[in-house]
Amino acid sequence: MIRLYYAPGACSLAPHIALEEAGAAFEAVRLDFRQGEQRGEAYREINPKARVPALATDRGVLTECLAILAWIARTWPEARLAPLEDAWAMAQVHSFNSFLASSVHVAWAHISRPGRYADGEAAAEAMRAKAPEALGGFFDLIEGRLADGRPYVHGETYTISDPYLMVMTGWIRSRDMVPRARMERVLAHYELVRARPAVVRALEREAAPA
Ligand SMILES: N[C@@H](CCC(=O)N[C@@H](CS)C(=O)NCC(=O)O)C(=O)O
Repeated sequence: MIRLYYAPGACSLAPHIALEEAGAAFEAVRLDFRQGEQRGEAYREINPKARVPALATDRGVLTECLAILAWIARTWPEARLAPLEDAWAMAQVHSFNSFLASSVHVAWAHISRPGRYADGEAAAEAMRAKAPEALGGFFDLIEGRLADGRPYVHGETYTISDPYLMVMTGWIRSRDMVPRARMERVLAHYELVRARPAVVRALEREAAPA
């Protein structure tokens, strides 16, 4: 059976939701970041990057959110989580997800994991002070994307970009990092996605006592 390695509230929530949306049979394996379980020897054998998510499949272990999301969409095509038959529309999905992974997530990590980028509290403080500016700019772009009244990132249809965005909006929202008036549509998108039964199921599993 497929195993998803996750930590509650981490970016692994996006593939967790996608597996639920797909109706996949999978085992969710929780890692305790407070105990540093992601850096332990046992997990490093699964994912030497010492990060979540990792998806163990019968063909091996897949890492990186956007690759896992795309794999889920291809593996359960009946769930219609991506426009698989339309090369241009599919490229738009990859483009948006790549932006989340390489720009938004990395800017957020300057706040949540400053030690990845520099040593010392002064450097960490400087990064925490600067990152909201970059994140504000990125969320302005996303807000603009939703401006034509489209409910989902790519229009009328829910795709793998939507839970991925919802997870990152949740991070920004939890710290009031961008003024709410500047991200009204993004926040409406968050609520829309948050209410989906698959999302509720994934969130309940992540919140359940270990
Ligand atoms: N590029 C990776 C990023 C993975 C990543 O940074 N995951 C974080 C959680 S959101 C993590 O495992 N952090 C643990 C650590 O830094 O020790 C992806 O998109 O999957």
